[in-house]
Amino acid sequence: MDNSVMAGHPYGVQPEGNLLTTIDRKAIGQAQAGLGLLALLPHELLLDILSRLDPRSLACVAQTSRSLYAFAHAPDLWKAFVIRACPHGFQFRGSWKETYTHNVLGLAIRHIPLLCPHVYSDALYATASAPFSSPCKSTFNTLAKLPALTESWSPPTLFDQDLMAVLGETLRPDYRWLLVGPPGSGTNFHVDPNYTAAWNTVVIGRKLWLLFPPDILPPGVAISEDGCRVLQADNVTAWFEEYYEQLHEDSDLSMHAVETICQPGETVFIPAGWWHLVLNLEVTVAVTQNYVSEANLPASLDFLASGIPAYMNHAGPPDLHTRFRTALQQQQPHILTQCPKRAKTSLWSQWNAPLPNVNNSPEIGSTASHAPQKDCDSTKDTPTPQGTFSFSFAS
Ligand SMILES: O=C(O)CCC(=O)C(=O)O
Repeated sequence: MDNSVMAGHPYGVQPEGNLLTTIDRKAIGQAQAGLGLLALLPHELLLDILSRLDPRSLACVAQTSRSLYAFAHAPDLWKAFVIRACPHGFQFRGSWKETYTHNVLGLAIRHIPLLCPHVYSDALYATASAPFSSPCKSTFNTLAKLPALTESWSPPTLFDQDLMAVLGETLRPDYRWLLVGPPGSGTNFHVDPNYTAAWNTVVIGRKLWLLFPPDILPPGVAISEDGCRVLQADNVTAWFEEYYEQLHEDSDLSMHAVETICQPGETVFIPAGWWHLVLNLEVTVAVTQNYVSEANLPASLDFLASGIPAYMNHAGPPDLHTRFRTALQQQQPHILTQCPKRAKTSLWSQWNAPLPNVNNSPEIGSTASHAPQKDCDSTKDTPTPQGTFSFSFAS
């Protein structure tokens, strides 16, 4: 594996877990003091507040203390300025701050990061432990939709059954994306929403895939006690640093893993319910589509009706189950007639199957009680592509 995609934080910021092993308590106090009263805020909120400043004010905030310097240099803040100021393109200069200075201010000034070793922040660490040169980090569907692209390709013939099409483009949940990301970007472990299967074709670049069957929790992944959230390393590169070697040393575990590198023109099939993680090894462009076919329809309907297992995301309106069933009944009644009443492997049995403990233990096979809970809030984790632009096609 290319180690260049494993770089640490450019400003020396550390993940919060490192606080537990830090002996220099005085330095920690100083870092807290550097934030002043802002130390009371969750770091995500602090970043959100900073994102409302203009570039000049943000640059002033960065002068006030080393801690605020680290926060005011969060790459996403400067990326947003660049994208707003340069709608027609820009030259990336190794960091978003320098890209801004170069492209917007026209100044050829090198940005040399000040080290902030006593700043402990998962929010900062997560956005930048992918290589400093990451051009972007974005979540699914936040960027402009691209209607023109919908005409330019169609699914591989093997995957052309798409039963959710009965809902029509406006009602169905988002289902196809263009993914663009630099080396080191990717998507951490998740199971696709609504018990959909997916295919993913690389157009440019290379993607490393790791897949695990539904009943095997990948190493470094745990389910929160309420069953709603997937707990894991903050980003894909952090997962690789911690667990990739460990996976290969554990033959019991690695025998369950499917690992492959996908190159231009190649397609990966992700069966419904399977855990998967993706690391872009190069600048990568890919298209992907999630679908329900007759093969996963029973399990998908089970999931939509029960919302269990809850860590598997539900996407779409709360009454999707009724809408989907009704539309199928009206447009393709024979499919429902042929569809077994329940999935062969019920999702309930998957839920009750032994899974590793909730404490992020990578041990497979130890039992944990995952009593079904239906009252999880709707803010549970969604798959988080990191450093990857992803565009939803118009619906
Ligand atoms: O290509 C990627 O980065 C990941 C895609 C993926 O996992 C998904 O669409 O569910």
